[in-house]
Amino acid sequence: MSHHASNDREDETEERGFSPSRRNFLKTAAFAGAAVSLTSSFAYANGEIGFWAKDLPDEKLIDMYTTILRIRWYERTCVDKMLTDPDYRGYNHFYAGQEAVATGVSAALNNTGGVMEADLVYSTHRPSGHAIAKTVDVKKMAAEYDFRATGLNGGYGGEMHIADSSVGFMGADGMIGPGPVMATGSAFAIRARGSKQVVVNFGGDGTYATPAFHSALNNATILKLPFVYVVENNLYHQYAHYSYSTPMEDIAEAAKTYRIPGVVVDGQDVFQVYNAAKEAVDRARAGEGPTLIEAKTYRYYNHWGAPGAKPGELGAFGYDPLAISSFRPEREVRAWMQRDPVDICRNTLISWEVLDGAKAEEIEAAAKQEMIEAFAWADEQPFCNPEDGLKNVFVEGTVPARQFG
Ligand SMILES: Cc1ncc(C[n+]2csc(CCOP(=O)(O)OP(=O)(O)O)c2C)c(N)n1
Repeated sequence: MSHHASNDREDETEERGFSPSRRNFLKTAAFAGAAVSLTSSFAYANGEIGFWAKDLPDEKLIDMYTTILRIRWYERTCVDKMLTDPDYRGYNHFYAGQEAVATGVSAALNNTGGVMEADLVYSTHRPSGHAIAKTVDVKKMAAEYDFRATGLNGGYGGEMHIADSSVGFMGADGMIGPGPVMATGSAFAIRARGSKQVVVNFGGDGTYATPAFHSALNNATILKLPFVYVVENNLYHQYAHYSYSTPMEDIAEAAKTYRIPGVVVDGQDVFQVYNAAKEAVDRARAGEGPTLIEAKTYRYYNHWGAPGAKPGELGAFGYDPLAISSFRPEREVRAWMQRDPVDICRNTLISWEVLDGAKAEEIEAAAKQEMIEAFAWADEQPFCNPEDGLKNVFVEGTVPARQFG
């Protein structure tokens, strides 16, 4: 099966300065029907294999599809648990609908070698997708979500504090704001050590108007840090449309102020996300400084929890008097669900002859089963001990004032 074959007008494309791969990227954009603009453009690269999603080996593309589905079924299993199990203690912000963003970005990162070698991801209060794409163990994650002692962080963190530095997942963050500042500090440390790691910070559209957003980009630019800021613009922060806090339609425009590349991508198309992320990550790794990527996306559930959702059904609709779930029109939710990241990825891979329908179903069934088993395992685990809640919070001893040079 080959997805490289093409009999299009290669010569004309090259005349315009695009590599054949670049042309394929444009075709992918057209396929997805996406409105994509570059607010300030990258230098187009190079015939390097794997630079554009379409040139990646089949195995890697299938891995991306699998990751999207693993996130989707983690979410759906968790939603159903929250709706049907009165003993479930998790307090969750669901990521369903946004899976292609975390998947496309992490596919461009190195997730191995531990905290001193892997690329680092700083996540948000909506962390499941970022964690799974970064290869965090889903059983331990499910246990942590329900405050179990064998969870990722001993059951003391819950969803908003999951972390696993061994794969470079530096943690979720319940606070809106500090994440980008910690992430740039971390990028500064990487540069001071002379390591080749890259730091990615995920933030919602709600982070635009915080001082941390601007402080992070300003410092990352001035210091030319290996840093990529990915804004997941899902249109709302909590229950407010982002136009309440942002003067422009494309948050990526903020990049102009900092004289760095700002890119808008269709966040429902994992391959477009990958293309932008790969370019930004390579740029950061080469010492050329930060990039701001804005992925246009949407969440299928409420700000937190699953009011309006029904077990076994994807998405939450309608009005729930017990929660503020009527902040957006039902037809808006349904319209976005027509551009589902799972469907877009599957249809693209089928058109590239990387997958067929039967194989796609097999991958989905396995992802679903894996998550059912992860949550069932979590259910069997002991709870953490509330009395030990402050253990591992404070460090004892002294830290040398100057650690480098
Ligand atoms: C400093 C701070 N202020 C307020 C909150 C409450 N809060 C939680 S999520 C959120 C909005 C986040 O919006 P966005 O960044 O767009 O992410 P989304 O929830 O849409 O994914 C707010 C205000 C918080 N967690 N931290």
